This record gives sequence, C-alpha cells and structure tokens, in this order.
Amino acid sequence: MGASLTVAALPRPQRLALDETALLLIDMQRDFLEPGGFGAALGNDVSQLRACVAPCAKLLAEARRLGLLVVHTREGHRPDLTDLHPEKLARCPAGGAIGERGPMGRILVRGEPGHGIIPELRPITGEVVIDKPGKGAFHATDLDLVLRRAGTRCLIACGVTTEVCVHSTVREANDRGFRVLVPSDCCASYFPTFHQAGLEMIAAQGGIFGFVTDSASLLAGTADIPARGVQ
Ligand code: TIU
Repeated sequence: MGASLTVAALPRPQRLALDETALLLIDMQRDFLEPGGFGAALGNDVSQLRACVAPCAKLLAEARRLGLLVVHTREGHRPDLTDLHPEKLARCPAGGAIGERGPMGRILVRGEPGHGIIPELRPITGEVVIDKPGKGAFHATDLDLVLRRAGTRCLIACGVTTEVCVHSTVREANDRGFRVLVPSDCCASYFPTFHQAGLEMIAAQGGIFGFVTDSASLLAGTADIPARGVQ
C-alpha cells in the first residue's frame, strides 16, 4: 500500500492516498499574473495574484519529490481562434480582446509568450499540460481521461482565479466524482472578497464542492514520507 496523509481541512480533515492524488495547477500563466495580459486587459490589478505563487511553488516541489501526478492547465485559444466562441469574444474589452496584440504577444493565444506558465511554476518533463478553451479544465479537454488513466481520485486544486477557473474546475471535478481539496493560499483572485466567498462556498454545507485547506496543512505530514519522484 502506498503512503497516505491526513490533512487538516474544512469542513473536516481528509485522508489522502498519495498514489491516488494529483496536484492541479490551474492557469498560472503570464496572461493572468503579469501586466499587459488578459487579466490586466479586463481591468484587473494583477499584483493581487502574486501571493499564491510562492505557496504553489512549495507545494509543487513537494509533489515532485513525492511523485504525485502533476497537471498544469492553460486557458487559451488556437491562433485562428476557431475554438473561441463569439460570446466569450464579445465580453472582451475594446483594445484588449482575445487574439489582439499586447506586450506579451496575442492575448490568450496558444504559443504566445503571455500564454506561458510563469517561470516559478514551469512544467518539467513528465508533467501533464492541458490546454483549455474555457474556464473549467474538464470542458473540451482530455483531463478526465488523463486522471482516470492514472487512477486519480483526489485533486489538490491550486491556481487562478479562485472564483473563475478554479471554481469552475472544482465544480466539474466534484460532479465527476473526484474529491477536491483547495489550499486557500495556493489560489488567488483579483477580488479578495470573491476569493474568500469562493472558498467558503466550496466547504459549506458539509463540503458541497470539496474541502478547503492550506499549504502548511498539506505539507505538515509529508516530511517523513520518502521521495518517489523527480528531484
Ligand atoms: N477573469 C478571471 O478572473 N479569470 C479568468 O478569466 N480565467 C481564469 O480564472 N483562469
């Protein structure tokens, strides 16, 4: 039997089997975290998201040491925008629409500098990268297939933004039968009140969408578990 871990969480502690657990890093892209990208084009203060980078990096390093499946997602579109539905495009601001040129290349377009994951969390060989056209990471992707093929039953969902792509993905995962833990300091929003409310919604009503924890609680019991992954 593989290693397992009991983690303090709301509304109640969770026991995780590490060989059935994946770390999901959602949309930690330059387009959301750096000035000049999609997040900024929508009128947001992108500096609000920086606080979650260091906790995510710590969790990622430990997940790699323990050999967890690591999945990164990126929101973005094909260069010809054939996977961008008109409704999403219509809600973009003038001068900052998806596909337009910005300081980091074409906004939210695959292959452009802004679409890339920030250097602190750059994927390494063996990690899965899922390109998604929507907010939820299961919509129009093979994420479900990848997770089931790996025997994953539990997800640790991190990333940005709490109430948009993290929440959409947590809800999708919950409906698909995955147990989801969200470390509060490993996700962030442009709106602190939405971050807080988003987390409360997940853990409310007995854990209606999943469980809320933090990086310290996740890391509290891992030091004694031997390394199994890429160093
Ligand atoms: N606008 C906003 O808060 N988020 C997004 O558009 N995408 C993600 O959350 N990744």
